[in-house]
Amino acid sequence: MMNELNDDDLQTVIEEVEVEKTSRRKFLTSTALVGAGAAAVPMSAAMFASTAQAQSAQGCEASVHPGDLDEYYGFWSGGHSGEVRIMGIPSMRELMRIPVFNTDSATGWGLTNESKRIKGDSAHLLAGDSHHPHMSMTDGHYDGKYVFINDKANSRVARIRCDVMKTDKMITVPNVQAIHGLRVQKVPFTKYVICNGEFEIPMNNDGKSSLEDVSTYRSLFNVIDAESLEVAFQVMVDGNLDNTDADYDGKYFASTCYNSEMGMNLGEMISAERDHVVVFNLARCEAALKAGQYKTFNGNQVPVLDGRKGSDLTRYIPVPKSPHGLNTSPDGEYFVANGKLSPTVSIIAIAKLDALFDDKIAPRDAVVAEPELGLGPLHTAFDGKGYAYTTLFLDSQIAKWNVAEAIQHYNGENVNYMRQKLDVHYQPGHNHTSQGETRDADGKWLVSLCKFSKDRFLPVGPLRPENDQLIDISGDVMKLVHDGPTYAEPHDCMMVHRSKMKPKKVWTRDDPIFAETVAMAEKDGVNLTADNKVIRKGNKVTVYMTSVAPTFGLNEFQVNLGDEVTMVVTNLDMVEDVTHGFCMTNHGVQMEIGPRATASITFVADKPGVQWYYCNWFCHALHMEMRGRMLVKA
Ligand code: RUQ
Ligand code: CUA
Repeated sequence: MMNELNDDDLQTVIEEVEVEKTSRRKFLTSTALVGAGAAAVPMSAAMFASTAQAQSAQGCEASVHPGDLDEYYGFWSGGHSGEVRIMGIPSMRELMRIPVFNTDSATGWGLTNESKRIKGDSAHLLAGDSHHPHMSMTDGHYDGKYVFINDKANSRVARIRCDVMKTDKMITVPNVQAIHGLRVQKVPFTKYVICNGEFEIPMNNDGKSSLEDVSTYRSLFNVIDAESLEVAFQVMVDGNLDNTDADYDGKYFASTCYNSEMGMNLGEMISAERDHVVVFNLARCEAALKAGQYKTFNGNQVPVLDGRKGSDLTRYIPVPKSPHGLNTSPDGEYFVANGKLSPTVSIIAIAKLDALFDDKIAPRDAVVAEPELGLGPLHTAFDGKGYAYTTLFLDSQIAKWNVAEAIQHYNGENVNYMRQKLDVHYQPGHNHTSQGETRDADGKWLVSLCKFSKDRFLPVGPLRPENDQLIDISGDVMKLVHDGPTYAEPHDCMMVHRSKMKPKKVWTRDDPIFAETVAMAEKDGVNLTADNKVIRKGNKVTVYMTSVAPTFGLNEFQVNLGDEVTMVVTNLDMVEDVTHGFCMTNHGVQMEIGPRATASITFVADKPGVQWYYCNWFCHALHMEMRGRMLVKA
C-alpha cells in the first residue's frame, strides 16, 4: 500500500519541458534611451524628464504556454498580508501561497496544533507584515533549502522549508522592535540569517523610561542561527537600521541607517544631509562573543555586543541621505547603498574594508563612486554583466547603469555610466533580477515591484492592486513585458532557477512538522495509519481518524458538551495532489491534511447536538459525501 513515490520524477518532468518563448502578447515599452557617449556628464533626472523621452515601441516575448512550466521559481513576500507567495517566472503566474505570519483558513495555518507549535510564543498573533524573502546559499549559490522571511509588525523571523514549501520555524526576536531588512550569509554557507531591528527602543524597555529622554534608545543588528533559528548574538549600533546584505567572502555584513539623528519625529529623522552604512566584522563579533564581551537586556540571555561608534566590531561609513536598500554586487566587489532622499547611490568597495577596519583609511575612502541616478533610489539589482538596475521611486523609473563606468566617472573620467531609464507603473520599491543576489546572476529577468497601479487595470474600488512588472533585461535595452496585479503588498522577491529546487510530491511519515503529533499518538497507543479511536482523559477527548478518498475513518463519534476535542487526522492517500481537509461546521475549525500527512486541531465542543464534519479540500467525485457526525451530548 505504501509505495514510495520517487521525488526525482518531478524534477525530470521539469527538466524535460522546454520553456517556449513564443509571443503571447505584444507590449509597448516606454523607454528613455541614452546613447553611448551621448553626454560626458550624467544627466539629472530633470534633464531626462524634459529631453530624453525617446519612446520606442517594441514587441517582446515572454510567455509560458498552458501546460508548460516556468524556468524560475519566484518567492514573493506578501507584505501586510503576512504570507509568502510562489510565482512562476516568466509567466508571473501565482503558483502557491505559503501562510507564515497570517492565519489561513484553507490550510489551517495558525489554527492547527502543528502550526501553533511552530509559531511558538507568538501563536496568539494572527497578523504580520512580511518583507524580505531570501533563500539559503552555499558558496554564494542558492541551495534550494530554506527561504527566510521577516515580520516587521511583530519583530519575527520565520523559515520556510523548500522541500514541502511550508513554514517550519519562527522566532520572536527579543530586545528589538520591527525586524526589517533581512538577508542571509552567502559564503561559505548560510550559517547565519542577518536582520535589522528598525525602530529604536529603550534598553531595557521595562516601562521605566520616558518619552522625553531618548538617551537609552537603541537599534540592534541581529544574527540568527539558520538551523536552530535562535539568535546567536545581537549588535548594538548608533542610529537605526533599515536594509542589509552580506558579502561573498564570509567576512562582512552591511546595513543602511536612515535615522542617524535618532529623531523621534519626521522632521528630526530627515534633518541630517548624511546618514551612514554600518559594516559589521563577523570574525571580530564572533571573537567578542567567545570572550564574553557582551551584555544582556530585558531579562533574557541573548548576548548583545556593543557595536556603537568607536567599537572594533563595526565601521560607520557616511552616505547621503536616509539611505534605504543595501545590495551586494554578484561579483562580490561592492555594497551599494541607495540614497532614497539623495538622487545618488553610494558604492562601497568591499576590498577596502580590511583597511578600514585596520584604520588605514578613513570611512569615506571606502566609497568609490556616488553616481547620480534620479529621484528616490530605493533598491538596486544586478545582471552579472556589469550593469545595475536601480528603482527610482519618485521618478517611477528604473535606471540601468554601468558600475565600472560610474567608478571611472567618480575618478574624473569622461564617461557616461547611464544606459537607460525605463518607465514603470508606478513608484517602484524593490526590484530583483533572476538569481541577482547570488553568484549565478544571469541577467535574464528583472521584476519591478510597483507600489501603485493607478490606471493599469480595471478599477476595483478605492483599494487598488499593486503592479509587479516583468522586464526582459537579456538584451541591451530593458523591455517591459508583463503587468502583474498583486494583492498587498509584495515588498521584495527573489528568483531561483528551477534546477535548484526539489520539492516533495507527498509527505514522508516522519516529517518533523507533525512529529510531536505522531509522538502523542504513540503514547496513546494509536497507530495513526491504521487506527480510528476516541480516547478520553477527563474532559479532554482525542479523536484519531484516517482519511482515504472519499471517507474518513470514523463516520461518527460522541463527546460531551464542554469537552475539549482534539481531532487528529491522517491522510492515507498516497496519490500526489490528493489533499483532504477537515472542517467541523459552525466551530471555525478547518485544516489541510496533505497526502501521507497528519494534522490536528483542538476546539471546545460548546454546541449540543449533531455537528457534521466534512472534507473541505476537493478530493474525489464523492467529495461532498466525505463527511461524518459528532454528537455532542448535553
Ligand atoms: S523595504 S521599498 Cu521593507 Cu525592503 Cu524597500
Ligand atoms: Cu477528502 Cu474532499
